Amino acid sequence: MDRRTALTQTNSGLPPVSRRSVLRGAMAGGTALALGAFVPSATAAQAAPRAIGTIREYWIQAGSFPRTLVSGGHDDLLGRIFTPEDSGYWALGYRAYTPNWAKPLASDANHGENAGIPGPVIRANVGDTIVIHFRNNDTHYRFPHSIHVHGLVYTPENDGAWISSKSNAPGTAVLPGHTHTYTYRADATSVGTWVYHDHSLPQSLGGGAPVMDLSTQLGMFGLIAVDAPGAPPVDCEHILYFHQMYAADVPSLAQDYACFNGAAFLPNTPVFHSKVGERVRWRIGALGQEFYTFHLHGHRWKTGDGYRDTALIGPASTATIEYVEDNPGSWFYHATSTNHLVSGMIGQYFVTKA
Ligand SMILES: [Cu+2]
Repeated sequence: MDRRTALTQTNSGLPPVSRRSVLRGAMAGGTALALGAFVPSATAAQAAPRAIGTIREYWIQAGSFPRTLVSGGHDDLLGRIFTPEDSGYWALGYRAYTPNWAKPLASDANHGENAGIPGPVIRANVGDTIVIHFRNNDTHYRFPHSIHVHGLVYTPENDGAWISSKSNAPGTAVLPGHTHTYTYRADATSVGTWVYHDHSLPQSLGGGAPVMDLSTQLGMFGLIAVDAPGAPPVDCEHILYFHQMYAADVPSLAQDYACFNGAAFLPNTPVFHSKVGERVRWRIGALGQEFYTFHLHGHRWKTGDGYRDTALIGPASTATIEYVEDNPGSWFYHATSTNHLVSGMIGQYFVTKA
């Protein structure tokens, strides 16, 4: 029996486990099966012992869907009003599915909300092989798409990056309705948080010059999380993406927006929750053309260079922040560049007592 078959079989008939215990197991690296998005829900855990070379099989689809960045119509920082038309657009995003892209996976602590922006978290332990079966279901724009990962080990055939002089390279411009399978490996140099994103053709809306990153502006990005062997477990993990949308590139927008996870301004941006005593991890990524600063009120964390309450994140780079929660209350997280802050990059973080 090959490993893939063994994994599939051991996933059936197991009792449900709580969000917390799945996450704990996942972070401890002790229940490798809990992580793979081929698992239809968070019910598969505690199966095989952790083995070298686990195959983590993902079925990921690119899709198009309507989205409103200022979903509540209000900017609570400056008190401005936004109509649905001001921040409405057709978004693109990656979602994780059951095998053969049959149906989208429910949200869980492993891959996140699976609502498209950001895409599902791709998780692995050192030694694992990651297989992503990708399908392009962009029925709105009908753009070609791809997946390009950072941080993992792969051959040029699995790079997913399109260039005009090699426009037929497999996996760099997967047409609507078509599929491609990418294979990667996580080794010791893959430990950490990494981005993945569409790296296919530039595109244009409204007849202007092609925009290199149009599909990623529209939402085609996610994070990869690779845990070190024996990494201590965390109790909760917060997934945050810094990205911007420009009205010059997406003409349905009334202005430029600086976004967290496909949303702009308080109270529309993601709300994160922790409890006092919990070990908390933030995995933060950014795309685009600017450098961002993540700042969390009321908290400090240790880095290789002393304690910090900000983290600088450039295009396609990441920050991984960990601390034990000790400060109950209602807090803000935000970008500290004034322009980013007043363009939407602020959200809330609630800490309850244990
Ligand atoms: Cu502040």
